[in-house]
Amino acid sequence: VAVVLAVTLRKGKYTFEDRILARCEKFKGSDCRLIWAKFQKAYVGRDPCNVPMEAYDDFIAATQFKPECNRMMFWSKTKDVVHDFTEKRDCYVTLEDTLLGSVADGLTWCGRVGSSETLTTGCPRWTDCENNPVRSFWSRASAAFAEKACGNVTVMLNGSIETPFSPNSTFRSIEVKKFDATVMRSLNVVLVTQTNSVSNCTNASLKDLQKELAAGIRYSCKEVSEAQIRECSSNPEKPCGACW
Ligand code: ZNA
Repeated sequence: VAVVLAVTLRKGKYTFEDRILARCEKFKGSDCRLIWAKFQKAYVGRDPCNVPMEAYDDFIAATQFKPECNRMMFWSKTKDVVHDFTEKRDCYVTLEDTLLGSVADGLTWCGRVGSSETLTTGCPRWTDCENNPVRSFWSRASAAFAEKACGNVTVMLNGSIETPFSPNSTFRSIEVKKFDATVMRSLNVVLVTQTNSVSNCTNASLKDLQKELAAGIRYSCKEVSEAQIRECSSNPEKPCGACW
């Protein structure tokens, strides 16, 4: 403990483990030591381009995630506006607001063959190789979050791009495939528009989205300006249901 503290103080920053534990401890009643052990086990000592999403199965099992039906929010290409909204208003819950996603959001990590350490520099970038520890983590965590999606579910897609339901996105390649019609009632698209927006709810990729949804899940789409969402973020007195 003394050595770890000395190193931490000397470097003037926290280790990767400290950061994961601190984020985990915000969720009361979590066994953060166990969660850290399972998280590490996925990539430590492994080639950082050979960590499949299944490597995180034990971590996922340890985080025992309870869904908040009717408040779950997915997103694709809208990270900033979505998280600005969920940080300021208690209306929706994204993966990054749960224990599962919050421990790793914004971080980079990997292991190395023959080492028991976690590295935070020199790790593969997102597209360098598919089975990298960070990308596989998000694939696995996204699958777990989507599998539990229940009631009326919302997704914020980006109306400023030609293909808001993007083929290579996690939302399309993993999450939509995991939606379960026995527990999920509807998928409600909020298409975030700007003054120069190129897409609307008639977009071809959104037709594909309707086709790819499991039978029995209802679909809706609404164009909402980013300004209106930001306005709702900054006005806590406005009821969640009145945001769009
Ligand atoms: N919090 C995250 O970093 C993250 C979260 C990463 C990947 C997936 N998720 C889940 S899936 C999230 O909770 C959403 O519900 C879903 C969004 O994933 P998406 O549909 O793939 O959306 P996106 O905007 O294309 O990518 C999401 C995030 O992944 C980005 O903000 C980046 O952090 C990362 N990413 C994706 N593509 C790249 C990338 N980073 C670097 N290079 C890329 N080419």
